[in-house]
Amino acid sequence: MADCLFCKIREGEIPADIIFENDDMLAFRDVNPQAPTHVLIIPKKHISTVNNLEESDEAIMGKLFLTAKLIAAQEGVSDEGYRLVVNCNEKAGQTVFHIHMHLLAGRAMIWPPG
Ligand code: DGP
Repeated sequence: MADCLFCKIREGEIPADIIFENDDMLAFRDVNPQAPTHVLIIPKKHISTVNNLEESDEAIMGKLFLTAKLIAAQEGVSDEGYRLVVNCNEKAGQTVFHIHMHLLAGRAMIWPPG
């Protein structure tokens, strides 16, 4: 997608601190971290929001969670715990319209979230 920030990171057109990559997924550190560990995990396929998911995306979304598990282990936060967040559309706080999962860890998380 031409005007998508995360597609540009995927293509290497915008630099990012990439910590994991395979055929389907890319993970990099959030430029504005909200916790000591704050990683964004994206499917390489451009999908704007959760609302745009199709049945055929089922496997990719499964891989997104499995990648989160792997990154948590890689970051050493599996046992202490971490939060996974996917924002959908403006009211939820989505600012980049390429589906991404936030992996946040390294501090106590409060509930309800802001
Ligand atoms: P969301 O609000 O859920 O759409 O999250 C978008 C996140 O993307 C936000 O936490 C900040 C992060 N972000 C925005 N621009 C960049 C960038 O250029 N590089 C990186 N690494 N992260 C970015």
